[in-house]
Amino acid sequence: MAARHTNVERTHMKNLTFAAALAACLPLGVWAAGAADNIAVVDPYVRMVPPGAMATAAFMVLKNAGDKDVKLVKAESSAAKITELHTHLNEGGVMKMRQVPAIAIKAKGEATLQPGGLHVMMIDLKAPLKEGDKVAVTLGFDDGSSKKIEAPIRKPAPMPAMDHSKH
Ligand SMILES: [Cu+2]
Repeated sequence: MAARHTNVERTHMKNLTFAAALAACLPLGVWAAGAADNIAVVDPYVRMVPPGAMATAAFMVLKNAGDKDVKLVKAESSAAKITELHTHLNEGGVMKMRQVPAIAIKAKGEATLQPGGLHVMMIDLKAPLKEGDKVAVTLGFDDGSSKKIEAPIRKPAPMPAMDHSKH
Protein backbone atom coordinates (compact mmCIF):
# COMPACT_ATOMS: atom_id res chain seq x y z
CA MET A 1 0.00 0.00 0.00
CA ALA A 2 2.79 2.34 0.99
CA ALA A 3 4.73 1.54 -2.18
CA ARG A 4 1.73 2.29 -4.37
CA HIS A 5 1.24 5.60 -2.67
CA THR A 6 4.86 6.58 -3.38
CA ASN A 7 4.42 5.60 -6.99
CA VAL A 8 1.38 7.84 -7.39
CA GLU A 9 3.26 10.72 -5.82
CA ARG A 10 6.14 10.28 -8.22
CA THR A 11 3.86 10.38 -11.24
CA HIS A 12 2.25 13.48 -9.83
CA MET A 13 5.65 15.09 -9.37
CA LYS A 14 6.64 14.32 -12.94
CA ASN A 15 3.52 16.00 -14.25
CA LEU A 16 4.15 19.03 -12.11
CA THR A 17 7.71 19.34 -13.37
CA PHE A 18 6.53 19.11 -16.94
CA ALA A 19 3.87 21.75 -16.35
CA ALA A 20 6.39 24.02 -14.68
CA ALA A 21 8.81 23.64 -17.57
CA LEU A 22 6.07 24.42 -20.04
CA ALA A 23 4.97 27.47 -18.06
CA ALA A 24 8.54 28.72 -17.91
CA CYS A 25 8.96 28.37 -21.68
CA LEU A 26 5.76 29.99 -22.81
CA PRO A 27 6.27 33.51 -21.46
CA LEU A 28 9.78 33.45 -22.94
CA GLY A 29 8.31 32.72 -26.35
CA VAL A 30 5.98 35.68 -25.99
CA TRP A 31 8.85 37.86 -24.81
CA ALA A 32 10.90 37.04 -27.86
CA ALA A 33 8.29 38.74 -30.00
CA GLY A 34 8.45 41.90 -27.88
CA ALA A 35 9.48 45.33 -29.08
CA ALA A 36 12.73 45.12 -27.12
CA ASP A 37 14.00 42.48 -29.53
CA ASN A 38 13.85 44.94 -32.41
CA ILE A 39 15.70 47.64 -30.51
CA ALA A 40 19.46 47.85 -30.78
CA VAL A 41 21.23 50.06 -28.25
CA VAL A 42 24.28 51.67 -29.82
CA ASP A 43 27.16 53.18 -27.88
CA PRO A 44 25.49 53.64 -24.50
CA TYR A 45 27.40 55.53 -21.81
CA VAL A 46 26.86 57.20 -18.48
CA ARG A 47 28.33 60.63 -17.98
CA MET A 48 31.14 60.68 -15.44
CA VAL A 49 30.46 63.12 -12.60
CA PRO A 50 32.70 64.07 -9.68
CA PRO A 51 32.14 62.42 -6.28
CA GLY A 52 29.37 64.19 -4.41
CA ALA A 53 27.33 64.88 -7.54
CA MET A 54 23.77 63.78 -7.01
CA ALA A 55 22.82 63.12 -10.59
CA THR A 56 24.07 62.11 -13.99
CA ALA A 57 22.62 60.94 -17.25
CA ALA A 58 22.88 58.03 -19.67
CA PHE A 59 23.11 58.58 -23.42
CA MET A 60 22.75 56.16 -26.33
CA VAL A 61 21.26 55.67 -29.76
CA LEU A 62 18.18 53.45 -29.91
CA LYS A 63 17.66 51.81 -33.30
CA ASN A 64 14.37 50.18 -34.17
CA ALA A 65 14.68 47.39 -36.75
CA GLY A 66 10.97 46.55 -36.50
CA ASP A 67 8.14 47.84 -38.66
CA LYS A 68 6.21 49.24 -35.69
CA ASP A 69 6.87 52.45 -33.81
CA VAL A 70 8.14 51.72 -30.30
CA LYS A 71 8.16 53.96 -27.27
CA LEU A 72 10.71 53.86 -24.49
CA VAL A 73 8.50 54.44 -21.45
CA LYS A 74 10.79 53.86 -18.49
CA ALA A 75 14.30 53.18 -17.37
CA GLU A 76 15.75 51.71 -14.20
CA SER A 77 19.30 51.53 -12.97
CA SER A 78 21.12 49.86 -10.15
CA ALA A 79 23.25 52.99 -9.76
CA ALA A 80 20.53 55.53 -8.98
CA LYS A 81 17.47 55.62 -6.78
CA ILE A 82 15.43 57.52 -9.37
CA THR A 83 15.72 57.11 -13.11
CA GLU A 84 13.65 59.31 -15.42
CA LEU A 85 13.35 60.04 -19.11
CA HIS A 86 14.26 63.66 -19.84
CA THR A 87 14.63 66.11 -22.64
CA HIS A 88 16.10 69.60 -22.90
CA LEU A 89 13.94 72.52 -23.92
CA ASN A 90 15.07 75.95 -24.92
CA GLU A 91 12.90 78.34 -22.92
CA GLY A 92 13.68 81.95 -23.76
CA GLY A 93 17.28 81.13 -24.53
CA VAL A 94 17.76 79.02 -21.41
CA MET A 95 18.18 75.27 -21.72
CA LYS A 96 16.00 73.48 -19.21
CA MET A 97 15.44 69.83 -18.50
CA ARG A 98 11.97 68.38 -18.50
CA GLN A 99 10.75 64.90 -17.72
CA VAL A 100 9.00 63.26 -20.67
CA PRO A 101 6.54 60.34 -20.44
CA ALA A 102 8.10 58.50 -23.37
CA ILE A 103 10.75 58.62 -26.07
CA ALA A 104 9.47 57.52 -29.48
CA ILE A 105 11.58 55.31 -31.73
CA LYS A 106 10.07 55.23 -35.20
CA ALA A 107 9.75 52.00 -37.16
CA LYS A 108 13.03 51.44 -39.02
CA GLY A 109 14.22 54.63 -37.37
CA GLU A 110 16.19 55.70 -34.35
CA ALA A 111 16.16 57.98 -31.34
CA THR A 112 19.33 59.71 -30.25
CA LEU A 113 19.89 60.38 -26.57
CA GLN A 114 22.71 62.88 -26.33
CA PRO A 115 23.98 65.78 -24.18
CA GLY A 116 21.72 68.79 -24.67
CA GLY A 117 18.83 66.61 -25.82
CA LEU A 118 17.03 63.48 -24.73
CA HIS A 119 18.63 61.51 -21.95
CA VAL A 120 18.03 58.97 -19.21
CA MET A 121 18.32 61.00 -16.03
CA MET A 122 19.81 59.24 -13.04
CA ILE A 123 19.04 61.00 -9.78
CA ASP A 124 20.26 60.25 -6.27
CA LEU A 125 23.29 58.13 -7.07
CA LYS A 126 23.81 55.26 -4.67
CA ALA A 127 27.60 55.41 -4.88
CA PRO A 128 30.24 57.66 -6.48
CA LEU A 129 30.80 56.80 -10.13
CA LYS A 130 34.13 55.33 -11.22
CA GLU A 131 35.31 56.02 -14.72
CA GLY A 132 35.42 52.80 -16.74
CA ASP A 133 32.93 50.97 -14.54
CA LYS A 134 29.73 49.76 -16.10
CA VAL A 135 26.25 50.70 -15.01
CA ALA A 136 23.33 48.36 -15.63
CA VAL A 137 20.33 50.13 -17.11
CA THR A 138 17.03 48.41 -17.87
CA LEU A 139 14.97 50.02 -20.61
CA GLY A 140 11.21 49.40 -20.59
CA PHE A 141 9.10 49.69 -23.73
CA ASP A 142 5.42 50.42 -24.28
CA ASP A 143 4.49 46.79 -24.98
CA GLY A 144 5.87 45.72 -21.60
CA SER A 145 9.07 44.22 -23.00
CA SER A 146 12.39 45.35 -21.62
CA LYS A 147 16.07 45.32 -22.38
CA LYS A 148 19.00 45.37 -19.98
CA ILE A 149 22.15 47.11 -21.11
CA GLU A 150 25.55 47.83 -19.60
CA ALA A 151 26.67 51.40 -20.05
CA PRO A 152 30.30 52.31 -19.34
CA ILE A 153 30.98 55.44 -17.30
CA ARG A 154 32.74 57.97 -19.49
CA LYS A 155 33.85 61.58 -19.39
CA PRO A 156 31.89 63.54 -21.97
CA ALA A 157 33.41 65.77 -24.59
CA PRO A 158 33.40 69.34 -23.26
CA MET A 159 29.96 70.89 -23.72
CA PRO A 160 29.57 74.61 -23.13
CA ALA A 161 26.46 75.86 -21.33
CA MET A 162 25.46 72.41 -20.10
CA ASP A 163 24.64 72.19 -16.48
CA HIS A 164 22.93 69.17 -15.01
CA SER A 165 23.58 70.27 -11.44
CA LYS A 166 20.70 72.75 -11.40
CA HIS A 167 18.25 69.96 -11.66
CU1 LIG B 1 17.81 65.45 -16.94
